[in-house]
Amino acid sequence: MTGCCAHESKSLATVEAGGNDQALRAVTGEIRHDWSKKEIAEIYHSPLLELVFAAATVHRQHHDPRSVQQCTLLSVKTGGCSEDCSYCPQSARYDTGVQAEKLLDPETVYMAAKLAKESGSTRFCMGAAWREVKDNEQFDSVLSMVEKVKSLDMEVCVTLGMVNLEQAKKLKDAGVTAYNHNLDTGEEYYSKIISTRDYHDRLNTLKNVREAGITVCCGGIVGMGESDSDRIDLLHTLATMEEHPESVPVNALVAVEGTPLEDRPQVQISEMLRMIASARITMPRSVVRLSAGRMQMSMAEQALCFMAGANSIFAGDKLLTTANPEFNADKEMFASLGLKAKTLEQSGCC
Ligand code: SAM
Ligand code: DTB
Ligand code: SF4
Repeated sequence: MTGCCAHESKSLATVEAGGNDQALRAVTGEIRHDWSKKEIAEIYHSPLLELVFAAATVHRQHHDPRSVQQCTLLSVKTGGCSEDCSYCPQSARYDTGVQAEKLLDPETVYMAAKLAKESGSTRFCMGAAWREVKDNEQFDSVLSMVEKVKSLDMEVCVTLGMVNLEQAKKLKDAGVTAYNHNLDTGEEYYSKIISTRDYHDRLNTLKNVREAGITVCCGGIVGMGESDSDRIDLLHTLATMEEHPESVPVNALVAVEGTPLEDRPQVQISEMLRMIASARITMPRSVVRLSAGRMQMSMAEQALCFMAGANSIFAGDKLLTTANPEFNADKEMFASLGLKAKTLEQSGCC
């Protein structure tokens, strides 16, 4: 068999595997925590537009489909991170042009959050390029950032690396709504992406966050060379948690020059749609956030992501260190698609 025919037969096999919408007929939109990997795999591999339709139906059972939450991200401590996450421009191990900076001061952060609120964001997410939180004055400073942002009556999210239970409780007391801590991919593939910590470390922080009464924001990245089966593993871990993460970010890899993943090809929109729609179906109440990677997506592609159940975005022209669509471009997109920014009253979190 020539290389060409081998490719053809592989595509046919994929079409056959995806030619069955049986699994979607069993989708009811009820909240379940007992999904099997097989069930999730069948949903994930369903014919794409049927999958999007099923996810859109579940979305309408639990959410206002016109309402999309805008969140603003701010890197409060950029670069110089000791970890070796292969996708991350902030690791000190890679030459990406991202300089290590000092922790921002709480007043600067407060002003940024105020601006974010004025432009329609209801959640302010502060990120630090840390492996873990240490009990020092930098953590005290983060706690005072949280208090200040909370005084604006916004949802406050932080992503600071690993935390123990005591630290999580302090964050909760300061006013943190959500803690972002991504599992990034399935357990088996994790060690191919990161060697400086393991999956269990990640799960342990998520447990501490839950125990402290903070809501969980946990998702992953598509496009790091992982297989469909690794994506299904990630979905399975999330969807079988005792409580589903209240928010599930789905990032398309931003392949940053200097990182080990710099040459990864751009993610196909069909891959993002399968991930978003499967997350929507298996975790019906969660907010599914279309996160990194929107710079490479057309408005029509993003519209399909909203149709598949995404109901949150990061707003503003910067994520942590990489570019994101301009605020006005998103405003036009919302107007064209008939979407509206979710209000604080609708989010019901603060
Ligand atoms: N240091 C903390 C941690 O690792 O949890 C918080 C910051 S870290 C940058 C937050 C998340 O951003 C990562 O877990 C990863 O999912 C996402 N991320 C980082 N670089 C990315 C990239 N190049 N493309 C897509 N997502 C990325
Ligand atoms: C998440 O899942 N994606 C955001 C947020 N949570 C912290 C971060 C995306 C970072 C993209 C690369 C960068 O801008 O440095
Ligand atoms: Fe550090 Fe987080 Fe980047 Fe990993 S993802 S290198 S822990 S900032």
